[in-house]
Amino acid sequence: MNAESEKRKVVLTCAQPTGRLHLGNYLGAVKNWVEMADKHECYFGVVDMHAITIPYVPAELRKNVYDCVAQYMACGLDPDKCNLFLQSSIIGHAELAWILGCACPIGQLERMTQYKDKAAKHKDALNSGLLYYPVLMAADILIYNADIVPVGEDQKQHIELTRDLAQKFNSRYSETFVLPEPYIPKSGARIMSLQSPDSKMSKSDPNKNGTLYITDEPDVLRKKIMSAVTDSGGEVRYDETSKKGISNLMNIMSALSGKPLQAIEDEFAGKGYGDFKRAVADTAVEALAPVREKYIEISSDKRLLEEALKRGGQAAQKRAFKTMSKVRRKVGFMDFD
Ligand code: ATP
Ligand code: LTN
Repeated sequence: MNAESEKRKVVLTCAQPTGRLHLGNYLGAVKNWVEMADKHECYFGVVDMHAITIPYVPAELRKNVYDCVAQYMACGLDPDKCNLFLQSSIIGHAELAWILGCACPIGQLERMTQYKDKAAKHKDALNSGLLYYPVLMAADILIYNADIVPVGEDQKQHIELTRDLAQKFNSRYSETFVLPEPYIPKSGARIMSLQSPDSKMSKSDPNKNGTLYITDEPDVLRKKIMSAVTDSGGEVRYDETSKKGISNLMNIMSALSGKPLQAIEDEFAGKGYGDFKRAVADTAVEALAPVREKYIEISSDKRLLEEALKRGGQAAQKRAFKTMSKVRRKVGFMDFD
């Protein structure tokens, strides 16, 4: 690794406060954020302003924010090492979104894949927030002048738009924004549904047995893993084409235990699927036990969760104000003190 790549970068990512985290979210996203927090200056936002683009209940939104922060902290996000913040509590995101939106052609937003998908789902209640969603996301990123944005593959298009808007602003006014780079985890981090290993593990999977939640009780985890679909043949071997179910379980075991896939194949040579699944269940229960315990310990401690958001929010606000004072001046707004 050269000196440049070791430099401390500004990392930002955000997630909507929706639902419980599953193993895919944990292995594909949150675990990477925890590692990044050791090396970089990190900002992790809970984006409640994005969450109101679809029908919702205010009291549930508030509850989900606490729950979301509790789950992140239980996964190892330490408020002493990173800045956890609540989007709506920071002044500047909405203002910057407005400014960026005034330089963003509507056609570009209408072409966003996520917008098209969501618009089709919410046909009778299509609000302009859904269309504007990527501009607010661009503001979330640019207001912190983030170097790196860890996201899933599905968010790549939104990062492209963010870079585009940053470039437009920089060339119209003057150099202001860093062009952020997306950080997309390796394909190994794609965890599939235990019941249909052709599709990814997801909170919207109608078959609840296909999704392992990080706060599932140990016997629930065991039951789901023991009833995971397997493939014909009885060998524990990694083959993503003809052994999708077993390969997915091997990926899960490898990611949770740190054992390479080859070591798992060797360990289970000559043994059956039953033995293997029991071992996967043991690994998952053992790896997730501390997460679940921590979650139980902190989820009802609102003060602790608020304290984390408050502290992270102060650092986030400081950075946001710095950017916004430059932006406001450059676009011609005035401050009267
Ligand atoms: P949905 O059920 O609505 O599709 P989701 O459960 O897939 O949602 P998101 O909120 O879209 O979760 O994703 C949060 C983060 O978790 C993203 O960074 C995404 O890439 C990652 N992620 C989600 N599912 C998986 C998975 N099965 N394997 C690896 N990473 C995943
Ligand atoms: N759109 C993202 C959530 C999100 C985000 C962001 C991610 C909102 N603002 C800024 C990274 C950076 C999603 O649905 N996963």
